[in-house]
Amino acid sequence: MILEDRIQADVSTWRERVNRLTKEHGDFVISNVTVSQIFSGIRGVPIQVSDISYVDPEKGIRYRGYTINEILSLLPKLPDTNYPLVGGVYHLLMGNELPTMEKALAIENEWKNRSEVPDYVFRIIDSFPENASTMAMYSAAILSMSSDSKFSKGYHDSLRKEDYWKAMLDDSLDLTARSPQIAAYIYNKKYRNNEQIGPNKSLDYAANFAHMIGKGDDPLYADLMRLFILLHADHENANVSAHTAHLVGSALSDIYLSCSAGLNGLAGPLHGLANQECFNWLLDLYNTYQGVPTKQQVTEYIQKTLDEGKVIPGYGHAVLRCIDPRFEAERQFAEKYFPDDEYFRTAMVVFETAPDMLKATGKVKNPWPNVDALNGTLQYHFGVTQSDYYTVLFGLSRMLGFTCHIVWARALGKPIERPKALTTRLLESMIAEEKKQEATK
Ligand code: HAX
Repeated sequence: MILEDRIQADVSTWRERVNRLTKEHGDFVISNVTVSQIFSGIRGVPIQVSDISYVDPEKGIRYRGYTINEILSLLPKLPDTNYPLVGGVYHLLMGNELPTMEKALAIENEWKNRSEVPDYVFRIIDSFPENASTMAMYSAAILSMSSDSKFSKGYHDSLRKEDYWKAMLDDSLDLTARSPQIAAYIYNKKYRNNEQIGPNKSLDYAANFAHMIGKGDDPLYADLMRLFILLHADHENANVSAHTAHLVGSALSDIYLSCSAGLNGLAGPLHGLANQECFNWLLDLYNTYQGVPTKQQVTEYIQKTLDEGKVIPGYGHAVLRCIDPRFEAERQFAEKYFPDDEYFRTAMVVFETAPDMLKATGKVKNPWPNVDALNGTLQYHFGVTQSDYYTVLFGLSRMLGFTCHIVWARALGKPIERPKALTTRLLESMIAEEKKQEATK
């Protein structure tokens, strides 16, 4: 299998590099953690090393060292399409190599061969109450496939530790192959009167998803999904969802248990749910002024949101200190294909207004838009108007990143994660002790 061969070719070199770092530089101090870092969500504390992707605060995400613009231009594209094959993205992230068209297609084919979803998964989705959130359904559906895990079976048989990653990779390909149909099933169940559309194996990963949610007639929507999946595939391994998936995987939980846990983190409003909140906020802004608002009206509306103690969704970031290049890529897509879309124009007036207002608060560290500022607007344009589904689209994409980090963690033999928790009293006495020692100097 192409990805197994690719990883196998590199894995001993990576293991040597990691072993050398721990053996020769194990005592090297990377950072001293402050009390305020602990109380502010372990902010900025390096907690692990992963080479799949890295968020450069000033330039945005890099996949295996490549910027979003480089990836968009270098990865193979099918004829008559404008955005790369998802199979190529996975090859780059998992295999650490820019793929040829042949290799990208080999992964697309691998997915087609593994795409059959067991019937019990659909029954689990069907058993949810009508008001269930789409993310709860999606996460449960992924979780339910744990019983199919080849890693779990191998672990309880006689799989050797150095081969764990091979079984994890096998499971990862199954999971990522099945996931689009599961996501589509949820969409059709909730929003298309349960009119299900089966997969079309002549289509690539993104176009097949578009087809399964009833958007097969519009080739531009397939291109949007190629772009969307590419942009959301990974964002470093320390954000809430990726880190959760990694943490659970570190206990040698299988890929389904780990990715379901990651999705639950993604479902939070400060993380993946922001894309739906952002669009709802934008829609409300548009409806309040019954059309594309002026800059003055947007200023009033943002002020009202801030006065209510709420955040401006789609703006700010825990790590980025620049305009998110993923926002830029989405902006370019909309400007090219539907510059006059009224929701897009509304989003652009917000873009002209929000950063200065956020800077003026004096506390927002990054006043610039993140990817969520436009996600919903693009989907809405193509008739995917159900904002409570947008986080599922994010999850479908992010599963690529989750699985890459987990496979490589097993390939490099990363141990179970177990940081340390202190008590308030312990912390107070550590500080008091330090002060006492300083006074006696
Ligand atoms: N609007 C208003 N206030 C904001 C803000 C925004 N967009 N972004 C940050 N702030 C506020 C924070 O609430 C915080 O205020 P308090 O000190 O009163 O609590 C202050 O500015 C400092 O925050 P920060 O250090 O700049 O930002 P954080 O790292 O704490 O938080 C967030 C990063 C992304 C959670 C934050 O910017 C936010 O809530 N943004 C809006 C929601 C959003 O767009 N989330 C999606 C982020 C991308 C992502 O992960 N997608 O999955």
